[in-house]
Amino acid sequence: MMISPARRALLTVALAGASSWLVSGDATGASVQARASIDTFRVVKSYPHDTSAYTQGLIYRNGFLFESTGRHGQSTLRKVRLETGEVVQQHRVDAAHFAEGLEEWNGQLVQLTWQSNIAFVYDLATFSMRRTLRYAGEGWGLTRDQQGFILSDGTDQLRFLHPDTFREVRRVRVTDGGVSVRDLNELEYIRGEVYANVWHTDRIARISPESGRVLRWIDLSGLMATGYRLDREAVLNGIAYDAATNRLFVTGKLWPRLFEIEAVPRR
Ligand SMILES: [Ca+2]
Repeated sequence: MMISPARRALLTVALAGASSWLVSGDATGASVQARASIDTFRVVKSYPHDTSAYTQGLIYRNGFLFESTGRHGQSTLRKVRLETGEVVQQHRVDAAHFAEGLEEWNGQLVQLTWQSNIAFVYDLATFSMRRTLRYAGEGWGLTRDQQGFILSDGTDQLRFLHPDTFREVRRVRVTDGGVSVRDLNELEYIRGEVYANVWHTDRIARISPESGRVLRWIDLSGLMATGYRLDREAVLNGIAYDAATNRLFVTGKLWPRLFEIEAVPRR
């Protein structure tokens, strides 16, 4: 059967569409990029988590979890015993602010706010407030590399900030197969990669901080049974890493459990 050039072009477009979950970009193939592989997971251990904690920031330091919880009037900074989920130290954030991402720098904790354009800087040991930092736009997730902070704001952008001033040094757009990955939320810098929760999904993106490309995905579907998600906002959010023992922890907003997990390649 002869296929006219116009018909052939249509078929090419249709085929490109059908396989768009594998590749994307220019249908001529000139700029096609493969999408990142999707890993599944294995639960290593499970721990209790406070079901009133609307988790927006999570790190592991000095043998404890430090957590930032959100919502107006319920926002806190807390130090949590991993094994029991017990809150051993807590600071209540003024109800005017909705707390977000959390990171540590030189013995100080830095806590973002969603729409107040302010980050609070606390002493790690006492939780006494030292100062505030200002930034433009929304605050969602916060992590750090050796040079400074890395901030997400719910878009497809990661901003790299000076550790003392929060001045923006550079930014990258996060893409997978050339397509923007939006709604980047809680972050964790792990062995040269930025791990990011993607809001309202069960996925963590592993991102190259240099190029912004997603290197791999971890699909955590089924980690927390939907029956325990009593609130439509009770989504996967919160990644912490214990570098000393190479343990990766994840939880979600209002989840009753916090998990140590390992990524496992799909067979
Ligand atoms: Ca984190």
